[in-house]
Amino acid sequence: MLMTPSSSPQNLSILAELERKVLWLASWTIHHANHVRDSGDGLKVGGHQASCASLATIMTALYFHTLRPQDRVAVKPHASPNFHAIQYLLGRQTRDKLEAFRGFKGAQSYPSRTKDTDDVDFSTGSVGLGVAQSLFSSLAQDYVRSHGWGLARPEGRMIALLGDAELDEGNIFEAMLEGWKQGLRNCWWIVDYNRQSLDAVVREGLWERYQNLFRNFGWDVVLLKYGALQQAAFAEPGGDVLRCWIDNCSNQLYSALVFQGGAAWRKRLNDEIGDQGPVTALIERRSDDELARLMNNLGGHDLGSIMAAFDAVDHDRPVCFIAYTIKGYGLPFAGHKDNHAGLMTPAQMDTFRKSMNIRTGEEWSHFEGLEHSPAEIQAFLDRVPFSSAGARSLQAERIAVPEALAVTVQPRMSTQLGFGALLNELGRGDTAVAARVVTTSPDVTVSTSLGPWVNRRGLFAREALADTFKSERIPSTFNWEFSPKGQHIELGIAEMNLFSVLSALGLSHVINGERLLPIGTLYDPFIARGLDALNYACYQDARFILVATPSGITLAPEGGAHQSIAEPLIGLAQDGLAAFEPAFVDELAVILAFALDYIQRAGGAELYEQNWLRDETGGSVYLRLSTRPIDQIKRDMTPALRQAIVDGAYWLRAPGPNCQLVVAFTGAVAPEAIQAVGLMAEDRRDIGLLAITSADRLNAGWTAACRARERGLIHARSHIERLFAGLPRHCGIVTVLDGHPATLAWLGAINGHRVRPLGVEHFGQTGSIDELYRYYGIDANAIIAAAQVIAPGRPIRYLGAA
Ligand SMILES: Cc1ncc(C[n+]2csc(CCOP(=O)(O)OP(=O)(O)O)c2C)c(N)n1
Ligand SMILES: [Mg+2]
Repeated sequence: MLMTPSSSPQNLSILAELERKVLWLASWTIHHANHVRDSGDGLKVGGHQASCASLATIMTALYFHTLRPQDRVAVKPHASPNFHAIQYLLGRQTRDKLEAFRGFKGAQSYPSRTKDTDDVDFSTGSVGLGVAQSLFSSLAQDYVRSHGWGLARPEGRMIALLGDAELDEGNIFEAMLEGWKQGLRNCWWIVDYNRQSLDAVVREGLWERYQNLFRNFGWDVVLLKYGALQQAAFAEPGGDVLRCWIDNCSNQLYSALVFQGGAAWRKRLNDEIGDQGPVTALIERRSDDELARLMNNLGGHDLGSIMAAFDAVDHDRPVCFIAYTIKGYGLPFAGHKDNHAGLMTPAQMDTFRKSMNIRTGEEWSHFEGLEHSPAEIQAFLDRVPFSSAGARSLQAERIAVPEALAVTVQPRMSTQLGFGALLNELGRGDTAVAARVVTTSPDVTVSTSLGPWVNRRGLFAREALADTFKSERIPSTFNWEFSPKGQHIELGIAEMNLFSVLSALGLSHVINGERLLPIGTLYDPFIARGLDALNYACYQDARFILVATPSGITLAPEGGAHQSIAEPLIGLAQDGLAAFEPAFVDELAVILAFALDYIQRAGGAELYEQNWLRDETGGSVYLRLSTRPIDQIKRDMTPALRQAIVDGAYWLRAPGPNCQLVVAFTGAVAPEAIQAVGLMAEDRRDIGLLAITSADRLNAGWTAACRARERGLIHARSHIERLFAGLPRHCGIVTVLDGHPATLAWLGAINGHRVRPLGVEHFGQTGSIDELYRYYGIDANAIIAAAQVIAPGRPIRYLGAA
């Protein structure tokens, strides 16, 4: 064991006091939220006290002893009050926030990077995701440092505190496999092995399965099973028998005896291993309280053992600590299988308070009830390495992005091909933007058109790996060479990992102080596979560009299983993600330039009057693209058109004053919309053709403008309201996209126009694009048929002709 300053006996006794303080403050915070502060909504939710108690020792050891400012931690969701309590003791959390725990603008129920103010590294809440986040953050750190950035700062360890039941989440294993492939380092996972989940006690022998799994993936595994008291008892005569009994005791029984306490332990142990000899003597030498303390003294509740285990790691290999703990340790419901939502009653809390020597009214006091003097404790806290460097959230300069990105637009091309061409051009240049772009894809690099970019910029690996096909002179379109300078991270197929890695790369500016511009590609339908991880990435404000292609039924012969319908609605609804679906490549060039800048913004939340969006706050971007080659429009990109594309729509054909009909389309169905308008032009007056590049931004701007008007800003007008300003009330609107029709159906709510939304509600059929568009009703004829009904007039003569 390394003798660091804080593991001296004096410091150990201060740490033991701090451990009690953390347990107290976390328990009190939860109690206060439930019993003292009354929100009036009748919601009394526990779900924290037992889990906090389980991790109080480990977190005390970590934060007050082991961690350095450069280390980053994903704290498991229910240990949030421990985290806030520790930050409070370190002077980084306010009493007001603790008093408002779970309340409006109070400390958050689960640690939140964006909503908490006490320096949360990674948000958690949806179990499993924070764990994977720590792994991929380690990879992101390696990426940054391999490129020669941030070397002035020490390398950090990426740590996750996780529950034993959390390991049921499959994404953790997907991440482990990827970590093994990528040569994971500097990553610790500390499993709170309390053998309880939310509902019950977990299966026997799980630790062994975990141990084998982790070792298989190249991790060191450290078991923290017995505390110092137990180890001392094992050395006494008869101790080996006690140890054997502990090892064979079922999780259920151990938990039940923990709950029942000393007398129950005595009875059971005497019944099962009492020998009227050394074992009985070992038991009888201890009072009930001492016996309970001995049996509760598992590795995860022994400060000294935990600190020693952490101190002993002198390498950068990934380490999994399996720490035996007791859920509810030190609290009246310790070990009880129903304790997850358990809350101490006011009477129990009072007893607990007295046992902690805390006077009524002094519950929040930092030093109340501690034996060391406030000056001693404060001096210790002032020396805690973790908080010695001030704020740990970093910042990075913005990289200037040119207003326009170069691309040669072919007369006929798809947006996916356009994306490949744009990145190829970007990769050709020696710009700051190109240097900071990092692409990643779950085994669909080539099929999403990233190949040319990868050929130019190479694949990333900490150690160089040549492309054997190249060295063997076998012709291949793709140069698959890995090096520490490569700019593409090739992932296995798991989409969860794509979003987790985007989340990690997309936080590099705050975690590593170095800006990255991450671009991830995948097939649009598989967004659903990683959706929770995408949501999580957005929740913690990671910044990235997601390129999803191919999409919809437009990938036609590729098959039903790959068709996506709901994704445009995800784009519309997902907070923190601006969704675009361009039809033409020049639009895409504008949007990509905007996106590269937008993901770097971190400005105020003022509404921008042009579109009523909070554009200065920035966010991530989702581009839904297509493999369908379509005729491109030759035109000059004027500033006004550029702005309209970014704002979400422009008139491809402006409606006349007596407009009877508007056709509004998004994405790959542009040719059908254009054709239909051409065929109807003689039978309906002044038809307008609206190209929608972002239903999401149009919708967000409109709802924001509505709210602004409701607050009295009567002149607030969103982009879509300006576009619709001249439309007669009686005209009908036919909307069409290769996605769920509800994406655009809301357009009728703006001014009360009749809308017939066309789109795709069912999927699963292969065929040609023409066949499928006809079958699902998004071809030109379907548009005309809809128009005929919604915009009455003389029969449209070309109905049935398209
Ligand atoms: C994805 C997801 N599913 C379900 C939940 C609800 N949930 C919160 S904690 C938990 C189980 C906790 O067990 P464990 O990880 O062992 O922690 P402990 O209760 O022992 O502290 C569950 C199911 C969640 N937060 N996230
Ligand atoms: Mg558990």
